[in-house]
Amino acid sequence: MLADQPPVTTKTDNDDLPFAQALTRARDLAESTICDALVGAEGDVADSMIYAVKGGKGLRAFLVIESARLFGIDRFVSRPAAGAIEAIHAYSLIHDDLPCMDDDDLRRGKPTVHRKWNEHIAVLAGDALQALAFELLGGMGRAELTLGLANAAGVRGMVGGQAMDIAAEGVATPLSLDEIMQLQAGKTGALIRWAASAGAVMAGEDPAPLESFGGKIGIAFQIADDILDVEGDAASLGKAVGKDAGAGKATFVSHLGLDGAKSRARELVTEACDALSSYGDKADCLKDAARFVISR
Ligand code: GRG
Repeated sequence: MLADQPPVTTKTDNDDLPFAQALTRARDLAESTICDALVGAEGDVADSMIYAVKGGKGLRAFLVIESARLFGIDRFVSRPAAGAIEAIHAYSLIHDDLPCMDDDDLRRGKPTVHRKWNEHIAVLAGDALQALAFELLGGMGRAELTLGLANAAGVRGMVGGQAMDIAAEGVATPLSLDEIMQLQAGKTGALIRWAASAGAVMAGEDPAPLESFGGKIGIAFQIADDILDVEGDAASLGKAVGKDAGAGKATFVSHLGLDGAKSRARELVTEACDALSSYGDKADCLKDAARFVISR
């Protein structure tokens, strides 16, 4: 989408995989963590939880694992946190797709959970994924990590942002740019910020640089999503497009224009990478992730 970004770096030694492989490895690790935790659970709710978790990019799991690796924390130690964030993310997508919210039939190129099963299974699968996330995190015995995710997922974070978004539908005065920033910092940004700073929290180090990085890529991610809603196609994105404009919603694109939105996204990626300067080249893979969020 934004082709003039620098190329992603290509590392090859043992654990330092090139970005694309590190992303796949993180996604697989998160998916297997969730599947392992569900062994023995049977029936439509358990089946639909696994169905909903599979097929994503694994960006949030990647952020957890790579931010932990910055502090020398092995991916098998951070694995439950990677599973937890992908479980919360999957729950949010299932509920967001419901007829009472965004009413979507397609997610990750597959029928949404309420389409494949039904609405009550979709509500319960989302509920159970949220509970599972805290079961996984609880097993790590790190209260500050757990409290941080509860805060990010809740009314001061993702749920609060989602509520603002729904409340803004159909109102006479579209949201201002500042209001959109606030809404998106909760709806999309809070989970990304938590994931990006999880490694520092696990290590007991200052999370401020990673929080700043996460905040900036969270907004860049949402700007890219708004651009894809205009420029993308449903087949390659695996979900419906053109919904924002169709609903007359204020977005980053409606405020900044397509070119303005692209240039703001690029600035945010540069600022996000700068926020990691104190980590040197150890943070190269995270910087690749920042470039990736606007090149989807
Ligand atoms: C229902 C409580 C509740 C919250 C929903 C995050 C959210 C709040 C709704 C999702 C709506 C949406 C599509 C927002 C755009 C940004 C976003 C979260 C896109 C999907 O994330 P990706 O691209 O998805 O990381 P994959 O499939 O790769 O995991």
